Amino acid sequence: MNEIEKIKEEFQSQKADVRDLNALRQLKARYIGKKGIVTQKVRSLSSLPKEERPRVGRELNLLKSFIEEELKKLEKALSEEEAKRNLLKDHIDITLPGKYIEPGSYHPINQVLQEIIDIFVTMGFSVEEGPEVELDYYNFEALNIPREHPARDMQDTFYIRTETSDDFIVSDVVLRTHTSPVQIRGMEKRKPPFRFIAPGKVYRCDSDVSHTPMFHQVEGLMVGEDVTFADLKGVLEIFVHQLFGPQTPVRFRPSYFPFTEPSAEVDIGCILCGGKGCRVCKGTGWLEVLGAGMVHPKVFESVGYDTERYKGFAFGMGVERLTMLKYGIDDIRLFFENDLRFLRQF
Ligand code: 2U9
Repeated sequence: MNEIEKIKEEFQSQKADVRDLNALRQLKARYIGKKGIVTQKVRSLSSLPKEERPRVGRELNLLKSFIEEELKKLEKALSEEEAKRNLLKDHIDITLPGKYIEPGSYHPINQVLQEIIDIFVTMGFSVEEGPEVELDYYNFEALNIPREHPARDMQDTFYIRTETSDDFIVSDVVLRTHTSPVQIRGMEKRKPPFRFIAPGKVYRCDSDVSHTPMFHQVEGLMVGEDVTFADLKGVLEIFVHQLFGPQTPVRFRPSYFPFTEPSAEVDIGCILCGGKGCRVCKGTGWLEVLGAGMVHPKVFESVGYDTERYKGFAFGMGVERLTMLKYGIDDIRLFFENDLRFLRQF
């Protein structure tokens, strides 16, 4: 066997071991690359005796063409195989079960809060927000809550302390105890007629089965030249019927608030016993759900409104209390434990 046949045979045996395109490139370099076996043989033709050069040259050319042809075929086969492998690697098995994405949900307090907002927005009220850290003036003074009033008691209000050089002193900054300061600020920047609600978080230094240091209120205010107590009754009756159902009995009971005169508390027929009397309504058949009244002239004075010209009504409600009644929940603290077994029920 001559040298050229030996090279061909070696090539074929090495070719049989090639499994991928990388190995193929190496094989190509080894035989027909710049320093390849066949290339070097062609270069060394000149060292052969003159009469042998044409024959050896021809044979080398044939060998080179053969190798090129073989490598081309092999490259095609390997490329196809690799493409097939990639396809298999990326394929999606549509028979596998899908990944379960656990849906989140709104907290029951936020659900009821949104329901309340929607009812008033439908009746033409806009929505106003304000700071939770408030000045004593907006939280108390402007609302006709005098310094000696029990609502200002240190036990009920979170006062913000101010640091002095050697001590802390109680400042005139508080965590708002109701959303009423939002209405004072709202009146300062408006001229009647208007109606808006003020939903949000409020803070009171109080904690038991029906009180938490933070809870949510929605308060509302409507002011104009001829706003009456009858308007107040109409708006709140519609509200109660939307939230608790159109058959729910509603009654207004005289009451007292420093910022309204006259004032009333609004009761609904007990939605748990239907008015027969139970543990929740303490046997009365009625549940207190709202406070309300006509805006006190002193409140209008503090925002510079003409008390002869303008009248207004205001109301307030606690969202946690309404949510507890709506769903028959007997401990307010359940709302803030964030136990998923509780929250998933809503
Ligand atoms: C302005 C004038 C008057 C808002 C009112 C109530 C009655 C009331 C309580 C309900 C349960 C607070 O969350 S609760 O503890 N609220 O009874 N709130 S009238 O009166 C206002 C507000 C703002 C300028």
